Amino acid sequence: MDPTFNAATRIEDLYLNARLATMVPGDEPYGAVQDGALAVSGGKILYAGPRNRLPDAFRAAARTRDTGGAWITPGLIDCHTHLVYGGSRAKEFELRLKGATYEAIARAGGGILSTVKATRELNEETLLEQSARRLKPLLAEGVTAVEIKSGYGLDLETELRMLRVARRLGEEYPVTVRTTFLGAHALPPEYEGRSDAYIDLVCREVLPRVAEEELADAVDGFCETIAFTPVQVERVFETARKLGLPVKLHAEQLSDQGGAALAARYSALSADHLEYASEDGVRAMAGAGTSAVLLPGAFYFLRETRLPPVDHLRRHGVPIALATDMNPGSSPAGSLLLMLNMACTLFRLTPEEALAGVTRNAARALGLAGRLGTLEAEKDADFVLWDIEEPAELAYRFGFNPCTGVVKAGARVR
Ligand code: DI6
Ligand code: FE
Repeated sequence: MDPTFNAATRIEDLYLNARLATMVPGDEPYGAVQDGALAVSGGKILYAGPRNRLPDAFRAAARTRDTGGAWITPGLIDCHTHLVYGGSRAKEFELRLKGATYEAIARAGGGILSTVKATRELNEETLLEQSARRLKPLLAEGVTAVEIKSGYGLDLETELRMLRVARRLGEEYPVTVRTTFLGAHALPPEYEGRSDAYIDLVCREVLPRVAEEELADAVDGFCETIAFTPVQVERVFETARKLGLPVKLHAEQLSDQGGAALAARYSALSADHLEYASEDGVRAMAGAGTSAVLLPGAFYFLRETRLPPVDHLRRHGVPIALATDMNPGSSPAGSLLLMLNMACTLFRLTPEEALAGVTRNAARALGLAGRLGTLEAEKDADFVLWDIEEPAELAYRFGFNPCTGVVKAGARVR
């Protein structure tokens, strides 16, 4: 029996007539349980497993809920987004269709910097309202946890404002928000030609203030020829380490900069993108327990051709997570379910790997594996009910939303 249970524990909800995709690794694909029961109390799962093994003490629930044979999965987790920003980059999309490249636009002062300009102009309320519009479609398809990065402010005030907005989204909507400081995302125009001076600002002023106000759960950087060098990223990581914050990295998206190995040297939670990662980089990640976060939306939208090293990741046992990368420039994607399909069609993940990528492995990439990502006793009661015949359907179909119910911390929110 679950050790947290004692005679005084009252089961609030007992879900029956349910098929569970627990996503607990084991013999059954998807950790599936065909005739499942899910007992919930105090916002936590007390039992998730076969109905005929449900402990007697759990049968006397306040409410019994017949799901009508629905499949239940853990709440989905979008572990890499930049969904707080101002403006749009539709014009840039048009330029790219006329032949301009993502890098060329960035070098000409467009790209990320045009979003920086638009974001700096918005006050907190407007930024919150515009960002909420992008969060809501994720919630509608069963996302119960989302990571949100800063990095479109690139000055003290705007970076703090972005992170405050991200925190407020987590207070105002039924979703766990993990915030990430991405001050080293691009070089702001006022520092042109002085990238080391900008990194000084990040390390001496902005990041310490972010940490003091407890606005970030992690620190990220963009290690790329159009962004920051490994040496500069390392300075940011050193600062993060001194402040006790875990790190992650945008690594090897457009070229191999040795970012995966750098992330591993700092025991990063994750290294993200990874199209150009070498096997040595992957090996280093495996040794450090660093997860891979693959972002098929950015791969698709930038029409990349170099595939991430999925076979190396599998062979070395690196957990693979998936995310939308929701951002205005390289992945204006509003659907995490669509990423499941893209990861299978473009990257050749299996549907089971794809679902693990937005549940168990996404939780791990956020450092939340103890709380989220599987249907197991003692985890948060975050789960989704689906109108599907088998779990593979979540990756098989695209442009459909078969979500019929969402439970967040034990409460039905949809
Ligand atoms: N890599 C990305 O794909 C996003 N940021 C990053 O470092 C793109 C951000 C943008 O183009 O606005
Ligand atoms: Fe990103």
